[in-house]
Amino acid sequence: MSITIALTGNPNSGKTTMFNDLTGSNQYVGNWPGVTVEKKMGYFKDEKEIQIQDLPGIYSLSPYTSEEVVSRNFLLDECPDVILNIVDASNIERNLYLTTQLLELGIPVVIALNMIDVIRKRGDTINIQELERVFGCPVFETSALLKEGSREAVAKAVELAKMQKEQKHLPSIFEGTVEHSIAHIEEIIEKLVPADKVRWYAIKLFERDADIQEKLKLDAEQLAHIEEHIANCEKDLDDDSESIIINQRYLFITKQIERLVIKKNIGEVTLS
Ligand code: BGO
Repeated sequence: MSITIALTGNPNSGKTTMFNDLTGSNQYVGNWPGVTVEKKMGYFKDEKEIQIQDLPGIYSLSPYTSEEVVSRNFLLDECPDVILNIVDASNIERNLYLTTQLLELGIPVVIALNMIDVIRKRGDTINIQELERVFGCPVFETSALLKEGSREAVAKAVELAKMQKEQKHLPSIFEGTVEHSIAHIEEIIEKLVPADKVRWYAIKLFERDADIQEKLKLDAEQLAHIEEHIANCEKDLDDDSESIIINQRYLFITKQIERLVIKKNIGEVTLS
């Protein structure tokens, strides 16, 4: 059985280092169609049946850069079996922002908490079990630089792909009013998109993502209904819908990080 793993993460999270370690010389480099973004695919050194698709480094699944569009189109339309999300543990807050979006795609996710050597050197610790519980997906500590942990993360990704298991549960990120509007949008589009991707599409429509509105070929009546639900929520929260989603994602992550990351130097007084 051939399996495709999509390697995703922020720029500088260590994706290239890990991709090179996992695939060695079994790499094929080209360009994504229509854009000058490099396309890299390779086969896992230890098991040639496993394809690893390296996606461009991105911060979000928004439609604003070629890298984001390439990545999200691949994840939506090419149906990889599993996502290996490289998270820079030394910059965990910003990196988990993308993770919250990947989890909504209905594809199993494994987190490779990379640069763990940097965290250890600082004397900090991250509560992995709790991170797994909150995000509902397996987390592996990795150091792509030291070639540690990546194979265990791939093995878990392959196991999830073979089981064709869905995401266990999604983290509770958005507050009631937002969830209410998203649920209404889900109802409107449920017959238009694959069942496991309804939530991702509904959130994008809530953000008024024009590419997604066009892709789903929504008629005027559907668009008007969706707009009504968005406008109600915006009125309640006195903010625009895209900012509401961004802010609530960051608020959720910040709250988790405060609990899950124990900094060695916190509270120490610097004498200078
Ligand atoms: C330079 N641990 C540590 N400590 N560093 C890592 C790890 C890890 O687990 N993984 C990657 N790096 P990319 P993207 C560099 O290039 O793979 C380092 O964008 C330097 N270069 O070695 O390129 C990796 O593909 C000069 O560092 O990331 C690289 O996701 C001085 O993180 C950087 C110091 O990795 C980005 C570092 C000339």
